Amino acid sequence: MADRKSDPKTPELEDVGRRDFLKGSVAIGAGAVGLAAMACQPEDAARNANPDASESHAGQQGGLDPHVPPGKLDDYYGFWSGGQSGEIRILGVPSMRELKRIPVFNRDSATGWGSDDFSKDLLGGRTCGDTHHVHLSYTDGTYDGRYVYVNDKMAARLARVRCDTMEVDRITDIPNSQGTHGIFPQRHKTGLVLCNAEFRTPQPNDGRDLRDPAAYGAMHTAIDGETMEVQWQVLVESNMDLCATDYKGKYSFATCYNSEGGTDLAGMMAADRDHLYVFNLAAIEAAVAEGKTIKVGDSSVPVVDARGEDGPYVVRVPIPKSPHGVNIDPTGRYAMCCGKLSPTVSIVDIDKLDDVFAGKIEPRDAVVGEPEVGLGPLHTAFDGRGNAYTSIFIDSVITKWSIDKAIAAFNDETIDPIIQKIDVHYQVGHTNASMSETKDADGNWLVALCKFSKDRFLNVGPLHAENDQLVDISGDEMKLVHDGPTFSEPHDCVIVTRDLIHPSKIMKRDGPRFDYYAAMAAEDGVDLLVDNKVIQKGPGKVRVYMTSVAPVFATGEFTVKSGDEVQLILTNLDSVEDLSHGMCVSKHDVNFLVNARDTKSATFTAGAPGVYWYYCPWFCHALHLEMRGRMFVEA
Ligand code: RUQ
Ligand code: CUA
Repeated sequence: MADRKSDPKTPELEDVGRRDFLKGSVAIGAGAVGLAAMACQPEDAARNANPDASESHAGQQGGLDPHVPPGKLDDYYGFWSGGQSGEIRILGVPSMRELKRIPVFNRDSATGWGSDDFSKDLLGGRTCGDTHHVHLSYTDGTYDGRYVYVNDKMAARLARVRCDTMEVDRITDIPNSQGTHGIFPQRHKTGLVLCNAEFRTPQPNDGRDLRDPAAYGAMHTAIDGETMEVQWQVLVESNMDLCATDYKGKYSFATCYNSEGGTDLAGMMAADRDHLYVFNLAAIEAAVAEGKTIKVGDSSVPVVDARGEDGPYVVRVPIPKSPHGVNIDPTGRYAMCCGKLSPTVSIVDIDKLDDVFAGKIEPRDAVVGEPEVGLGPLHTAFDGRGNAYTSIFIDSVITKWSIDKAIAAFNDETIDPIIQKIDVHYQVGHTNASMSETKDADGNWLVALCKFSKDRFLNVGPLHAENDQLVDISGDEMKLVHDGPTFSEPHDCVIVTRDLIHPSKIMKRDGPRFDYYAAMAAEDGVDLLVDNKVIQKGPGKVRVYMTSVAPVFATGEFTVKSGDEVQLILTNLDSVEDLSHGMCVSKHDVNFLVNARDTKSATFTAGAPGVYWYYCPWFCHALHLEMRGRMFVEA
């Protein structure tokens, strides 16, 4: 257990207080987990309050160099969920430079997402969201560079981003679900994306069983990753947290932390063991094909009712105690279930699950190891060399452990599978490593997504930055090499070799958004790439088709009546990489981006009579400020 460094001379009392508070709050009701072990030890607090700064120069000591010089590119794309911001972010790894924000469930002033016509339609009137988990589509156990999927916990939605345009093209509402949390795509091909409902609700949730939690249930939902249509749901009795899929397309998994069916904190933590749900996909699909399903509420999606006992569709592998993360190692053999309130990771041998479904062995017999990794284990990443890296929330460490040794230690207590613990700052949630969720895990970089940064950055007021720390895992010892402040609050990330992602540089004019504009243009007999026209669509309705070439809008002025509904459709005819224009209409709450060869539109109500300048908000040319025109609003 290396790296338990401390400097007892400089404890920061405020931080000690915070750690005490966190330990206390998690310890409530933890019961058998061992409260004594959770008591704050002074040197433990000091160790975290004053990390060893000399660790920050791994690049100079034979490890990997995290420094990416000016003009050089990163080796990896990092896809980060933006949490409460409702977005996805792209970071370069190892520089940790933020390269892009992709608005998803949020409204974004810079791009117009959420206020332009297409995205407004897609979002159906919603303006915010809560993204937790980003995963890319797979083929043959590794990323195929086609799509990024992300969930919205707030409104139970799944969105898809195209990797060529890095824009959302589809959003699917998930029926009969609240708190959609864990998601995972299948890994053998771009197949299903599985989505877990974390909140149990009445089924259907139409006013019945309001105060009868015993009647609540939760849905494991399969969405086709190509069509984004909901295929089927499996109804189970308890909540589901994180999600995973195997590498063969046989199983999907969900951790359950509230097998008690409690509706308050004490109720949710009462049992010593909860479980890992294992879903048998072939059996479920056969049931769907044979019509052995029910319908719930207004939804036409077929539902397999698997509440209650283990059966052909679902088995429950007992796991201590309110498990959180479930991660599959790169060989595809083991599912690592983090105990959260138990200091253990339970290793489930996926090869034994056929026997569990066949009734030849008990579900718990599939657990082949249970190493003690620290207090509050949440998620596990892999290096492709047989090691696992588990994020430990309460201890604020990443624990590196040997998978083989952990399995051997299950029957031989003299074996210690723990290789190293490294401090992270502070209270780490997710962790992920380069290509960790693929068969090609390369063991170079690990990111620890810390929920608190406390003293690590300049104080910027009550809301601090999060701290996404970069750790070099290429050598025998983990080395912390970078602190990465992020705006609230990335929940998860995946780190993808750059060769697998091929974004286009000029907008391709295809997909649902262009279908939308093509239909509009056909209706009006307009060629979007040529025409500049003001079309009266009926009383009080005007469409303005406009093109632009830097630094001019082809339409320098147009006239509408006060109170008219105006739809302004702008096509950027420039074909130069990175030459974006946009449309801001003064005092009309209109601001959207139009990339090279793109078309976008927004609809607004013309205000009080007068002159309103519209202008290009993106610096596109030496005469960018002159790129504007007048909207005349008549009484
Ligand atoms: S959860 S900190 Cu939303 Cu991914 Cu584990
Ligand atoms: Cu176009 Cu600025």
